[in-house]
Amino acid sequence: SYIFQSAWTGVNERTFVAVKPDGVQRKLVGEIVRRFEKKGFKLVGLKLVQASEDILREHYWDLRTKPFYNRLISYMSSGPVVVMVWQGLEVVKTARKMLGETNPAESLPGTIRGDYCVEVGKNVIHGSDSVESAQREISLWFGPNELHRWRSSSSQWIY
Ligand code: IDP
Ligand code: MG
Repeated sequence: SYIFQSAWTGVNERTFVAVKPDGVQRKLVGEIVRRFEKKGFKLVGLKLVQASEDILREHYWDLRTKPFYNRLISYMSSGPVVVMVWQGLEVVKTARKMLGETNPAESLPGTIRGDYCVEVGKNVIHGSDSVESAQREISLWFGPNELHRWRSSSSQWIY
């Protein structure tokens, strides 16, 4: 699976995006999907899940020593999340720009966090911070049969 995933570069680069429980409650799923679709990225996986504590602890493993870690895990398990995989050229870096900064107060208007939230503890969306994190997060949240290969009819107008 590592060799398979290491082929996801260039126009096949993938990132993991999650609408957090506050984003789902606040009906931001459609708006967020709309932004990624209109940008020109290709949706290759999407599902609504109530995340287990196990998957969240693994997802946020690198933050386990932070003072807000336990609050973060309970926030992320406070309701269903919409997890998705988007594909396209430089999608990891571009998705992070579309999200804005971790702290919504530092996020510019026009970004998702800049437009739709106020507090770092309720910042509505997650996006992978590197290609390596994306590969790890995609294989944590999705099975191989949940990622779809399909030909987008608009790809020739995007690339
Ligand atoms: P990121 O989501 O922008 O990559 P990370 O530093 O990876 O930011 O932190 C993961 C998540 O943990 C953030 O999106 C936010 O929900 C939460 N978080 C980060 N820093 C704080 C904090 O100082 N207080 C409370 N929650 C935080
Ligand atoms: Mg992060």
